Amino acid sequence: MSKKVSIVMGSQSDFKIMKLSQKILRLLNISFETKIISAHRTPERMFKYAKNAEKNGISVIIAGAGGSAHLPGMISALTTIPVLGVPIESKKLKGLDSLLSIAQMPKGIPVGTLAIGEDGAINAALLAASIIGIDNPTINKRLKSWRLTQTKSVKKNPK
Ligand code: RP5
Repeated sequence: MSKKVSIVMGSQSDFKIMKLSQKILRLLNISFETKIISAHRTPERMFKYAKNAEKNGISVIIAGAGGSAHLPGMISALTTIPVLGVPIESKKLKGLDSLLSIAQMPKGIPVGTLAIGEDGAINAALLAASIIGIDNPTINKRLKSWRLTQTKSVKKNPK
């Protein structure tokens, strides 16, 4: 079975942000799956998903959640696959709640925390590509080429 990235999110409402992770993975031709899994609304789905992630050929998990955003930490507690957490901008505290919930994991169970919102979703996919690229030269090459395109797109002077 080929290795893939798994993008999960706590709610349908997170998808407008998390689809940006999909976009990057598509650009880099990295296979992925996308699922809605809520730590508090569907705890059994979360448990089953995380316990089976390794045998399902998942190499990196990107987990987006907002508010009391325990999804990335709970998944990380159930698997040793690297979990990258994307704090979703919440309506009440603009995502500061999500950021702190994801970043402040007590020692022992790590979550790699990205920026709030769009930047985080994009960078999570790029970081997943970096991780997979460690032992996948094709993906490593695609990531380097993506970076080069970005560098070339930066103008020397403002208009
Ligand atoms: C979290 O609660 C989700 O990740 C989402 O960001 C937030 C709000 O969910 P909805 O009320 O929009 O379904 O679990």
